[in-house]
Amino acid sequence: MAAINSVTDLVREGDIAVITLNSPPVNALSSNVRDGLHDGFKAAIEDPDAKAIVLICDGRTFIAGADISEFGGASKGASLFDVQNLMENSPKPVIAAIHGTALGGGLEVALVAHYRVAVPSAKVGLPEVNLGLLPGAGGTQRLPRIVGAQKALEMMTSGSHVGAKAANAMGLVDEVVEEGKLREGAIAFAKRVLAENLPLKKVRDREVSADPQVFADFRKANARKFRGFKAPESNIQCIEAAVNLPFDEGLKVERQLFMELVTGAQSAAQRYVFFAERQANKIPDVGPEVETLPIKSVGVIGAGTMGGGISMNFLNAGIPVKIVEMKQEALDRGLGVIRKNYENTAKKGRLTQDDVEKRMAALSGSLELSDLADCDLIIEAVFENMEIKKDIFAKLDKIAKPGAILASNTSYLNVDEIASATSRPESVIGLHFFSPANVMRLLEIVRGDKTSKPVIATSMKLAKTIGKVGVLVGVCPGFVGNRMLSQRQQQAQALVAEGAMPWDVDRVLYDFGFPMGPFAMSDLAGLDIGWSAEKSSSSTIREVLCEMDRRGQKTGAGYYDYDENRNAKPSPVTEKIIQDFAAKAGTNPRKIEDDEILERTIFTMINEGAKILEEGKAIRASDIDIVWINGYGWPVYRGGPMHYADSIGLPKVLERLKHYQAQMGDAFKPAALLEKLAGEGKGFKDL
Ligand code: 3H9
Repeated sequence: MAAINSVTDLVREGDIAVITLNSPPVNALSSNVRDGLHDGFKAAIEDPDAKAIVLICDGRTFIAGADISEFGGASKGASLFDVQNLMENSPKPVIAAIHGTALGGGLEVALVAHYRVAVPSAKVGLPEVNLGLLPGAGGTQRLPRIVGAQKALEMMTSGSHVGAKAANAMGLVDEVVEEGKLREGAIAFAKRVLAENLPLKKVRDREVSADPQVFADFRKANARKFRGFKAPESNIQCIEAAVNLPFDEGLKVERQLFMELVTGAQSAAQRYVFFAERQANKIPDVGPEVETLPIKSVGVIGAGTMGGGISMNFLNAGIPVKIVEMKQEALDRGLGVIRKNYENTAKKGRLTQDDVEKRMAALSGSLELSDLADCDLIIEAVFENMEIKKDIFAKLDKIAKPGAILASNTSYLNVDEIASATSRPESVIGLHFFSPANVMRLLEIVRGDKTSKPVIATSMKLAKTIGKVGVLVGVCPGFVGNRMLSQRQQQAQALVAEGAMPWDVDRVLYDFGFPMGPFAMSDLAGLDIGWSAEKSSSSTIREVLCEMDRRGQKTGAGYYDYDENRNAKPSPVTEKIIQDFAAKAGTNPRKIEDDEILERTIFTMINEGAKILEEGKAIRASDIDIVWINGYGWPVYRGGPMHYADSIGLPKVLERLKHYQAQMGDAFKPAALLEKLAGEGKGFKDL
C-alpha cells in the first residue's frame, strides 16, 4: 500500500492499479483530494506493471461533488481539470467504482473514466442547480452525450439523483455489480476490459443531437418552476451548447456561465442555505452523546386537515399511527381523506396500490384517548384553544406510558403553559407542522423551559426520519415563523388602509420571489379561518368580505374575484370596500411606491428576527432563514430574511426602519441588536 497523500492510496492487485480515496465525510473534491487524485493517477499511469486503473472511495460514498466550502476562496493545488485530463487521456483504461452518491463534480470525475461500475444502492446526479450553479467540470457537455438532451435537461434542472439501475439503463453506468462487492466487481470488470481489449471510451467523442423545439418546450413547461432562478436557464443553455457546438467550444460556454453563477448573489445564497440547513441540526447543548428515544408508534389527536397531514408523514416513514377523534363521523372523514390522498398519489404513479394499502394498514382510529397508552409519541393537533389543550394534556398525563413524548402542534400558544397541565413537563415539546403537513418541509420544534435533552434530540432526529427540516425554537407567541409573519401581515393591512390595493402588495412580494402574496394566500387558505358570523361586526375589510360570503377561492371570491379555473382578478367589489373604509376613517388614500411596500413588509420581519435573536428564541440567524425558506416560501435564491438583510447591508435596513419610525411610529422601532450590528459594521452572520 502506497500512500499518495493523507487522503489517497495506491495499490496494485496483479496488473490492476487501485486508487482509493478516503476524505470523510463525503470525499468532496477539496484541494487535498484533487492533489491525491492527480498524483495517484500520475503514479498509476507511470507504473509499468499496471495495465488498468480503478478509482474507488472509502467511507459512505463516492465523491459527492466539489467542496462547496472552497468556492469563493483562492484555488490551490491541482485543478479538477488537470485531474480529469490525466484520467481521460490515460493510455490505460480507467474504471470508476461507485457506491453511495456520485454527485456534481463527483459524477464529472466518473464521466472522464472510460467505464463506470456501481453497486445497486448507488445514486448519481448533477445537483449543482440546487446550489444556484451548473456542473462546471464538463458535466454539462458529457451528460447529454450519454443520456440525450431531454433527460439531461430533466436531471440537471431538477438536480435529481438517479439510481444505479436506471443509470445503467441510460448508459451512465456500464455495469451494476453485487452490493457489498464493489472492489472485487470493479477489478473483475477491469480485467475483462483488458482481456477483451475493449476500447478507451471517451464520452467527449460521442455525438448528441436534438430538435431546438425540445428546448423551447422544456422552457415553457417549466417557466413557473424556474421563475426568479438564474441557474436553470444557464443549465439549459449549456445543454444547447452541447447539442450545437463542438465539445471544446461547449466547454467554454459552460465555463463562462459557471463563472457568472458562482460569483453571483443567488448561488452565494443557495450555498449558504445548504450549510444553514445542516447547521440547524446542531444544538449547542444537545450533543450526539444525548441518547434518543425509540419512536415505534405515534398517536395523533385530531383527524382534521392538520392531524391527517401529520399522520401521513409517519405512515410514509413506516411508523404506525393511531388517530383519536371525538366523534365517529369526524374520525371516518379524517381516515377517508388520508386514503383519498394516497389514492390520488397512486393515480399519478408516485405510489403503488400496494404501498397505499401498506400505509393504510399501519393506520388505525379510535374515539378513546386511553387507546394512546402505548404510543411512544403523542401529537395533539386540535384547534388553538389553551383550555382545550391543557385539558387534553392533563388527560394524557394520566394515560401515556412513562417516557412517552407529549407534543403539541400549536402554532403560537405557550408550550410551557400547556406543559404545566402535566406532571411531566420534561416530556412535553412543541412540534409545529406547516400546512399541508404532509408536504411542507418545515418542522418548528419548540423547546419548553423544562423539555428534556433526550426529548429534543429525539424530535430533531425524528424530523429527519420523516423528511422534514427540524428547527429548534423557543417559546414566544408565534415562535419564529408566525411571529415574523404577523409583522408582515400588519404592514400588508396597514398599506391597504393607506391606499395600496391587495394586488399591489401581492405583486411586489410575488416579484420578490414568494409563490404568492399575503392576500392571495388568505384567499387560498379561506378568509373565514377564525371568523364567526355571530361575532362579525363589519369592523375590518376581512369581516365585510366574509359577511358578503366572499370567503376566498372556495367561494369563488375573496380579496380577488376568481373564474371557474380559479384564476384571480383584482376585484372592484374589494376595491370599493377598501375605499369605503378609508372614507369612514377619514384617511386620504395615497399612491404607495413598490419600494415602500417591499421595505415595510420585509424590513419589519427582519427587525422582528433580530428581536427573536436578542431574546434567544432562535439559536442562530441562519435557523430563522431555514424557517422562512421551508415554511413560508421565502425564495431560496435570496437565502432567507436574515441573509437577505446581510446581503443588502444592515445599515440600509436600519436607516429605512428609522425613516418609517419617524413617520409612522414605533412599529418600526429598530431592534437593539440591529442597531448594534449595523453600528459595528457587522451582519447577522457574524453573531
Ligand atoms: C460541484 O460539484 C461543482 C462542480 O460541478 C464544478 C467544479 C468546478 N462540499 O448532507 P449531509 C458535508 S458543486 C462540502 O449531512 P447526508 C455537509 O456539510 C457540489 N461539504 O449527509 C455535512 O457536514 P457536517 C455538488 C459537503 O448523508 C457532511 O458533509 N454536489 C459537501 O444526509 C454530511 O452531509 C452536491 O451538491 C460538499 N459537496 O447526505 C452534493 N457535501 O457534518 C451535496 C456534503 O459538518 N451533498 N458536505 O454538517 C449532498 O447532497 C449530501 O451531503 C449527500 C450526503 C447526499 C452527499
